[in-house]
Amino acid sequence: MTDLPTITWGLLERAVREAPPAAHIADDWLGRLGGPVRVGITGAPGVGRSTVAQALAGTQFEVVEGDDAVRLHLVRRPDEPVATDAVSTIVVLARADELGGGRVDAVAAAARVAARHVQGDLGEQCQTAVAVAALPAVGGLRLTRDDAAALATLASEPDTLLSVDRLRARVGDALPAKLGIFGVRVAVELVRQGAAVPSGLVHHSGVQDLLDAIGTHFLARSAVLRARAALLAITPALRGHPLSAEVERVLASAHEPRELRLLAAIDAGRVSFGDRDEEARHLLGARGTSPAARLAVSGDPFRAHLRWQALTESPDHTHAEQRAAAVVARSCEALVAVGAVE
Ligand SMILES: Nc1nc2c(ncn2[C@@H]2O[C@H](COP(=O)(O)OP(=O)(O)OP(=O)(O)O)[C@@H](O)[C@H]2O)c(=O)[nH]1
Ligand SMILES: [Mg+2]
Repeated sequence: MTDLPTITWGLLERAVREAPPAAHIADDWLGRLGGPVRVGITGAPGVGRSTVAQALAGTQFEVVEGDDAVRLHLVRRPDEPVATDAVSTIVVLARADELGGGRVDAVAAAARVAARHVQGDLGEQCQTAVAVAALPAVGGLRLTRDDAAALATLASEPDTLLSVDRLRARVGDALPAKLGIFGVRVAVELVRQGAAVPSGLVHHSGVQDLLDAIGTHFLARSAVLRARAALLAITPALRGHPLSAEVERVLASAHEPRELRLLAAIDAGRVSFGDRDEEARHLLGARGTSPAARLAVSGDPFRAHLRWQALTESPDHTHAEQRAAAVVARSCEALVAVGAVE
């Protein structure tokens, strides 16, 4: 089984040579496949896109506002319809500090809400969902000496933090505007503990969770996700051209996107093979996509294939579980083929 990025490379080169209407787009994507990953940020006006973009600035991937090959789709409520492509989307429950009224545990509570929704309908529409309060993370990197002095004052006056009005009356508008009431409360707690405020805010704001999710779901499989995006991008321009049918066939039959969907389902708890979940994760490429990494738990690909194939017909499993086992069996089949070539 040739992998999707390699097949895509060949199809794009053919499009450049053989299909003039798609040549420009195909050439553009050939250039992008080797460059840094670009993560788009989408969502309704005012949902917090620009602030999330600032919170992610300076990372190993590019961030752009608008749609791209992979995207963060920002929502204010976990039951908002997403209407984007599930494999290439992480849903961000944005401005999560406001959901819990600015309490110190607001973001952690929002993260639990997001995780619960991922187990249900929301999980079918994305790779995962993360709760993020980007404002305090960004603000924490811009604290001035005056802000630090204000935080030190507040650390010795717990009652001041009970209301926004008291807080403003005591230290003015600048600090609450920069961090939000949640951010001020968390920052004061960090000062009391003697911990570093900027990095503490990045952690407590969910921005670190978002970076981890981008690493797991986008960066680790970026070759596959970009290949798929490239094929989707040239499809409209190929209409009526003989290459069109071939691109469609590759998109419909590609195995890697199925692996990504199943991994997301296992992580969210929507699909489980009981004590075999960890083996399934490995075989599906969650711990690295090299044959060695995929086989780290199973050992022999041939036997693994037989075991997972048996699950696809096992009466102890639901139809959904049998279909999921078939995806793992197919990954094993590819590993058997690799072994046969070596
Ligand atoms: N409390 C809180 N406020 C936030 C957060 N993120 C953004 N905001 C505020 O929400 C407002 C909108 O944020 P933006 O980042 O500008 O949102 P946007 O989606 O880029 O908005 P437009 O470009 O105007 O459509 C601003 O007043 C931000 O300060 C957050 O995590 N917490
Ligand atoms: Mg904006």
